Amino acid sequence: MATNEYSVRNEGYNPVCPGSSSATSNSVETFTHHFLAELRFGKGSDMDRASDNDFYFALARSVRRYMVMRWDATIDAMKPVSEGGAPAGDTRVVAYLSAEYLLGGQLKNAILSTGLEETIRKSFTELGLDYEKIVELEVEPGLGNGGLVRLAACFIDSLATLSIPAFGYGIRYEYGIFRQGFQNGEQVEFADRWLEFDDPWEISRPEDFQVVSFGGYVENYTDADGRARRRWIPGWQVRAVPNDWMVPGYKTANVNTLRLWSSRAIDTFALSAFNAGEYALAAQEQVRAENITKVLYPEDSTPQGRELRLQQQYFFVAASIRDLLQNRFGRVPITPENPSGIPWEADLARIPELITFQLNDTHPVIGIPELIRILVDERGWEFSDAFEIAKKTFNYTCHTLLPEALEVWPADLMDNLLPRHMQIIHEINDAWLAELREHLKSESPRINNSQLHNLAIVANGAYSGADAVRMAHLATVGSTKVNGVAELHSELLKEQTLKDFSDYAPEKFTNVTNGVTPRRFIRLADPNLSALINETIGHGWLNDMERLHELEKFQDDTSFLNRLLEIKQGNKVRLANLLVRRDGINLNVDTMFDVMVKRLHEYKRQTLKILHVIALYAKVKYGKINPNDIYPRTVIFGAKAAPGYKMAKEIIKLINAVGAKVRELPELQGRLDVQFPANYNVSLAQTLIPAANVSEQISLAGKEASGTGNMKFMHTGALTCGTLDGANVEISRLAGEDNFFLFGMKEPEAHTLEREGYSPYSFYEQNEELKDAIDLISSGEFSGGDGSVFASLVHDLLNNDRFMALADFASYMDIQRRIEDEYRNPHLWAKKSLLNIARSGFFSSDRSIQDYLDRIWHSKPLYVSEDYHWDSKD
Ligand code: 26Q
Repeated sequence: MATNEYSVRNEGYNPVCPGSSSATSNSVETFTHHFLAELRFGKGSDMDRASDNDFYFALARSVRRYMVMRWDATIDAMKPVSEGGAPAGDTRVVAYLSAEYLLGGQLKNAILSTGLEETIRKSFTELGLDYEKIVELEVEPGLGNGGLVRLAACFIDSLATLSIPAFGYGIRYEYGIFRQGFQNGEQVEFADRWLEFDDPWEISRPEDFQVVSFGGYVENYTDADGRARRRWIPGWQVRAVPNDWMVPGYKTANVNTLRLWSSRAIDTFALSAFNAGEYALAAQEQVRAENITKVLYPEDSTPQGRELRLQQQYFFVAASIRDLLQNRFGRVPITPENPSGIPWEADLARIPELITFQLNDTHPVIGIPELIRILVDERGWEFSDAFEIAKKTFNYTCHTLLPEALEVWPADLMDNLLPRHMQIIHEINDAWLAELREHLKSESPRINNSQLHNLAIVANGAYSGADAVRMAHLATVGSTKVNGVAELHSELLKEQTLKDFSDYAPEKFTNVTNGVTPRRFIRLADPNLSALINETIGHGWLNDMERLHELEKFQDDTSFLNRLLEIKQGNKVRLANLLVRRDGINLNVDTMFDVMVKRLHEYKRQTLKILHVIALYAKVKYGKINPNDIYPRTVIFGAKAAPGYKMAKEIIKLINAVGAKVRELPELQGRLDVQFPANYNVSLAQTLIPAANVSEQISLAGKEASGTGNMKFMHTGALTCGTLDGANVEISRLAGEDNFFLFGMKEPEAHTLEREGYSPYSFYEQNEELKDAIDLISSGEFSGGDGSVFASLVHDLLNNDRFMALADFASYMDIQRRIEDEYRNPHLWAKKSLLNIARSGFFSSDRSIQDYLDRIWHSKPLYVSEDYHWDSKD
């Protein structure tokens, strides 16, 4: 790599620990020094008095010390050249806007990135501390729901690893996703108090706050040049305070920033009320402000038009956009003449050159009218110019196919909370419809007249009879590129969900198949497999995952396959140890582990999995099968249901009830078990997934946008049992059909059946296994003899079954029998497992990010230190 001005200026600079060579900076002595200092000065404690939590905290803080200088250097390099940044400071910065992030534990990842593991282990041995125990104490920040936002966390990891100048922006919820428990088999929710013991990772920067406005009205006025202008007179304002998290890249000096905003009141008390002795009233302002980031909405589909959610969205987007503009163009004090805090002389026409905003689903879409508002109202631009800039700056990733999951906001709610934005949305809508009408007059229009009203952003009567803003339409119109998250999904977006848009502007649509970070989901989650790979093909694959293909050579190497089997067995034992400690669950590690972990949703079809179990149970109970013919199996579920999603909660209850009965039936002892550890989260995933033999990815074809869990299983050698849905299509193609258990209808079949009228009852009548299973539920077998308990679930299955579980049942039973047969042959199984691992490289989030760079962002890496020394075995 060529040296640039920047690296020359920083000659001799060691990003790991300035003032010392990296060899000594990672010395045990230095580390122990940091650790004891953190214990004493950070926690006011010492080796004799410290609690385990003090040790964890001091450890995390010590590790953080090793990243801070790299972080500083990264921030410095990203400054505009005018402010002393690296010459490449003009690089287009990627701002990933996501209302949620599901980060998982930070400590192990930070240790991996700093290469400190050996050092810490030695230091702890000298200090008499238990490394494993202290590391496990971390409480993960669960600031998000499901796949969409775990993806965001994988993406910021890969952005840093690829040395891309990037920021993640989001919300620092005080309470993240609820902690799930079970009472009598039913889900109960507890508050997630992740901040109870303080968080060692975040750095609050109250001085870098932004002001965010809400409500009020819009004033028309004539400016000094005689132009008609508008300005927003807000009804109330809050402060947005940033909390920064370091996002260390792997094998690069770069450490990016994840900036999560907290809401605070502008003035803590309304003073007049306070002085009048009305203390509660005086605090109201503060309560309203702080409510915005108080709690994460635990829904991951069918968004309800709740005002607080819209407040959250605008709050973080407004703060982030202004923050990044100031970061790129400079920051000056806010005045009535210059409310944006950006130097007046800044050339904002350069925004698209310097910034690209990626919208993670529609949640941050309000950023489009916000940027336009800044340019028009605060900078005096013409609307059409501002709209052009916005279109060049934003890109939109869609993560769904279910129409009910697309966000739609009632226009009057939007108008009340953000009156100026609602006007701008109308202007965008008008300009867009005008463009379409003009186009329709052309010689060979790509769309027809009847498509026009489908394309509107503001739809009359679309929200229970009221006018509504379709956020996906706003996102599509206001972006350069729109991408789906797997090949099939991107195709279906063009054919179904956003068809009219794609007919009009096909070049706008592209695909970027999801990926996951191999650092967390292979290296940290499966250290023994990682060691085997290192030993076999050498280091370097963790950020060059296509190299895993080199493993294919060993597909017939018995001793290699045995090692693989041993590692999987070790992972099963590790999971069993965890679950017995955590939940008192006893797993039989000599059974096949059949795992289905993901959010609970009807379209994902946890029901199909449990019907399989019930069918086996019924056959044994009725003597239709010899229990010894069942290959011993443990079915493991993990899933949270949105607290308001009734059917999902019923399904959880049924699974738990079935599990209890299966354990009671003597003939099934040692043959079949169903376990459902509560509170599935990132940490549990890291132990659970590498222990799986079978990965269940059984959604109805055409409903799961991509799936990302499916990739994590493949990376760690589980074989997938799946439909041709989402990224399964690509997984089965890459793994090879012999190495994937495919079943069920394909998307076109499912689509046709859905359209032509699907009758679940006829499937029930015609399939004895299915009929026995469902009748058993109705008989009250799993509800103490009371058939009414699951009556509504059964009724829905027989009369509605929107996701056609019954139609795919027979095919599912067949594939499960094949899985049993093949599992009986360990070497055949291990070979398939190896081929899955070897061919999983494509599903690295590094590849996804490279695709985003090539197809959408066109940003370049910005290396903060070109002679970065990687001081670790990894
Ligand atoms: C929106 C408005 C109000 C309240 C909640 C929401 C909301 C929150 C979360 C809507 C949707 C979500 C999450 C969706 C999600 O996780 N989608 C998944 O995204 C993954 C990453 O692309 C895909 O792999 C999955 O297929 C897709 O279901």
